Amino acid sequence: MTSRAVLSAGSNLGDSRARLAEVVEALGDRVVAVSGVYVTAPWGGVEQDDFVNRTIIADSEWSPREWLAFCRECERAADRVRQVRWGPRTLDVDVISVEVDGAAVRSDDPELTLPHPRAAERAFVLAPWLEADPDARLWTPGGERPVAELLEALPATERAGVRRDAEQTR
Ligand code: PH2
Ligand code: MG
Ligand code: MG
Repeated sequence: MTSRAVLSAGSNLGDSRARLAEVVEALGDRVVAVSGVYVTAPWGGVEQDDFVNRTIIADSEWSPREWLAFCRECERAADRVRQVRWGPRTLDVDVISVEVDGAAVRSDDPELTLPHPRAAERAFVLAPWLEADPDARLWTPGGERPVAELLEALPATERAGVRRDAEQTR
């Protein structure tokens, strides 16, 4: 069984770039592709500092629940404190999608809805994902769509809030 996950990591508190690099490091050999670092305007209406975001694609034999456990462990290691919804955080790692043996997992589980129900609205997820995998596709209520098309369909203001940073790849 091969399980491929798309993970979105974000941070806007403390040494954000280091926190994101630690997620990549923790995945080690499982990493298939990783985007550069994006500086992104906060999404969700809470007034706060800009985030840095990266999207990571990785392979393992983990179930979707085990991917979620990995993400939570990364957040715990970063001393993440759960406060305001969509508010500032040292590290957030979200499971965007999982493919098991090449088939996209779809789940209504409230603990881990797959694919991530808001991914298609978030340029800070789609833009780095597209960099990591130019052929990426995402299942939406309207069917399976190329991520490039979903990104293109977002308001220009959303896309303008997402900027590729330095030449950092690891
Ligand atoms: N994460 C949030 C809320 N808003 N905005 C950006 N730009 N990037 C994030 O990672 C982010 C956010 C809560 O998970
Ligand atoms: Mg999260
Ligand atoms: Mg999140």
